[in-house]
Amino acid sequence: MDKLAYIGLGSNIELRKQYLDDAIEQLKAHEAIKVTKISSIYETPPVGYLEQGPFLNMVLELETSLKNIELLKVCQAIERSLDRKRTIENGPRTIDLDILMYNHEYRELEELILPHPRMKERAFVLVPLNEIAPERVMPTSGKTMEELLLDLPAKEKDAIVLWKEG
Ligand code: PH2
Ligand code: MG
Ligand code: MG
Repeated sequence: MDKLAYIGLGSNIELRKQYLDDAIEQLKAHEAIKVTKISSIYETPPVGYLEQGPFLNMVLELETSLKNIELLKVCQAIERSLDRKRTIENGPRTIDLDILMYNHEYRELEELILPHPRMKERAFVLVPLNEIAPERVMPTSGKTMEELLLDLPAKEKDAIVLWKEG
């Protein structure tokens, strides 16, 4: 388990919390993955494609012995097992698992770009990331999560609210 990775989770089809829980359970059950940190869950307005309901978003830290593409395949298999359909780009989904960072790698592969190219613009990623890894440096920008979050407009950060069950 010698690689450290951060995964962003998102769901905006009910039962949203159940999809997040199921995805975390599947990651925990994987023999080559150890989930080491779990952020709070946040409710967030949709970004990009706006004609859809609010998301629940969160971030996980994991240690893994999987290579980057192997981890991607595991994430995609979990998405498929939880009924993920790819219809509208950026549209509603039961579950989305994005590799945000993998060790300190900077890669542009056909299937995977590391770190995630849009993470630094997205408050729904940076708020939970800053909660569990404020000092972590994003390989391409050289900035910590805390610094990246400071760069975002206040109104985008204010839209990310802690979610409570019930
Ligand atoms: N994911 C997207 C597009 N827009 N908006 C929010 N709030 N949360 C997401 O996880 C999200 C999104 C593409 O993956
Ligand atoms: Mg995504
Ligand atoms: Mg995705």
